[in-house]
Amino acid sequence: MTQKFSFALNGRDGKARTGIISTPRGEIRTPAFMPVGTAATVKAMLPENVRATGADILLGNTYHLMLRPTAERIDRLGGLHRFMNWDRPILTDSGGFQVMSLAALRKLTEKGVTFKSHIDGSRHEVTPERSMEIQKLLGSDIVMCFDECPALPASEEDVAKSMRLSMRWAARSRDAFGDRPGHALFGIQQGGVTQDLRAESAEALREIGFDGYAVGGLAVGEGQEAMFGVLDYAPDMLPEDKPRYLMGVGKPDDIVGAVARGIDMMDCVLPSRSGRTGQAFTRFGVVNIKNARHQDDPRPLDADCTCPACRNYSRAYLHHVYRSQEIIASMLLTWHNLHYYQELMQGMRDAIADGRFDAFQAAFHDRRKDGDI
Ligand code: PRF
Ligand code: ZN
Repeated sequence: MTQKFSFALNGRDGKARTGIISTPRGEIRTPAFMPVGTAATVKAMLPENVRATGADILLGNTYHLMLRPTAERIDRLGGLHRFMNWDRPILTDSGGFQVMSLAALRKLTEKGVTFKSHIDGSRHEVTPERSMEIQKLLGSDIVMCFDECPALPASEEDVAKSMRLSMRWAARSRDAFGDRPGHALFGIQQGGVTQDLRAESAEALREIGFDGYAVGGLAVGEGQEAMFGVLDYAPDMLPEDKPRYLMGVGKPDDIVGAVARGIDMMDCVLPSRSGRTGQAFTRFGVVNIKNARHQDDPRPLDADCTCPACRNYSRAYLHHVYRSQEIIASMLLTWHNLHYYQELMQGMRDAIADGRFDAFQAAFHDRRKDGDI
């Protein structure tokens, strides 16, 4: 019998929650951080190494994969899991957000969006129906609704118009997705930083009915204070018994603040991208490995970290390979950052289960220093 998609909450502490999402491809412990594997790879990492950092699920992107190598080709090759050698759950984003931020000559209509590829200039159209088809061809376990999101600041009128279009697209996404046991479809709340619009969006999504609910349209230029302002009420508008996913967030302190406000899942390029640009996240803050003050330092990035970069290499070595543009610099720093993010998630899961999340949060902030450490 094929196992269904389900979510069980195992503990709460204030608004913070911990639980398990069960899928036929494995369990996802929440709060969960999803490393980003946009182009069918988490850059600089083997999938088994991503798993070794503690990841239960990866994120993939409709927009990039439809352009290259195409969803049809991935389907012919046995689906995204086999193609990239990751057999655990994959969540795919639906493409709308990436089209609006990456493609050229975008045109938005009621039907969908047409655009020119950022890779070769070819013309494409994505609609809610086509996005559902692509995500099905990829074999995605958690499929995202096709939506649209204005960059902030934007006028309330523009945000309202865009949100209502996304809600009509959410209904079309639901119809096109159909009934696929073992696969989940998540709705995406929009509405910018306006509480009434967030409420209207949540109501529209609940009416349609989804397996999980994302908070979209944040971390698009509004700043942490405004984002936390929305997160103070937005998760409460979504069904309690379904996973809540904050899209594209964020820095370690964003993640802790989001979990404190009732978020269960997150994704961000930050740990992997920063790894390639010489930034390491640690419990004490950010280390900029390119800084010359590391060149004679025999200590690891973080003496208590158990990742390969910290167990086997000095800051001096990491500084050297980074400055020399050696590929191993990206590999080691990405591994460390993903390990750090997953340890942060495990720390939060344990703290929520033990009812000591406030103390966890206080210790998290007390340890951290601003600037390069
Ligand atoms: N919608 C979709 N993907 C996203 C976002 C969104 O609003 C965001 C916003 N931070 C990141 N990725 N579909
Ligand atoms: Zn480390």
